[in-house]
Amino acid sequence: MVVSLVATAFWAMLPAYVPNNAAVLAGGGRPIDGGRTWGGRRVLGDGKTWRGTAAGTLAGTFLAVVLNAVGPAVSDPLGVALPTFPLAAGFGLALGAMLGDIGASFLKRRSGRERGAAFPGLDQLDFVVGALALAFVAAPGWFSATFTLPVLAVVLVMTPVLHVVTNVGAYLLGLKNEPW
Ligand code: CTP
Ligand code: K
Ligand code: MG
Repeated sequence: MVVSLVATAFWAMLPAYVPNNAAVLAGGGRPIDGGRTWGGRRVLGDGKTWRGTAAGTLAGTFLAVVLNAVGPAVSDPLGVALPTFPLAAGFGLALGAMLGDIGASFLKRRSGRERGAAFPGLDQLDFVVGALALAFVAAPGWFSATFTLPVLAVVLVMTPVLHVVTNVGAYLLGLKNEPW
């Protein structure tokens, strides 16, 4: 029961977990805000680029397609019916994760935090909220069948833990400037 819940939550969120990491690897180039400021501060900052956003969205969407292909090989030994992703669901999760992260940067800049500054809580959940919201809009039937209340509860507890672990890992590997 618990194994099945955690496996389902993790699998269903993978297309939302990968985009931020892909953006870190691919980021650079033109910032989305084009350098514009609002109220004396950058609208988003140099940490939100077109290339990173596109790479993250593509990576998450592509991963959903791969997960659909390998799902049966993982489901059967685990004894868990893992979710499959309609294209709209994979794309919604991936783009939503990127948009949630971008929204958080907007809020960080408005509250005077420079690029790279930590905003505990927001940093760990911005992309989850964005991913779930856009997946709901893009694939409502799939969303309600997949994200039952227990699965949602596991997602909200598990994601911040995974986020901290992967970001500290990326920092230690020298891929990220800050461990958050
Ligand atoms: N990145 C990107 N485009 C995005 C998100 C991330 O290019 N939409 C890249 C940037 O190189 C960024 C790095 O991934 O610096 C790390 O992402 P993140 O921690 O989200 O950005 P920060 O640089 O910390 O900026 P912010 O304070 O706005 O979060
Ligand atoms: K972030
Ligand atoms: Mg950061």
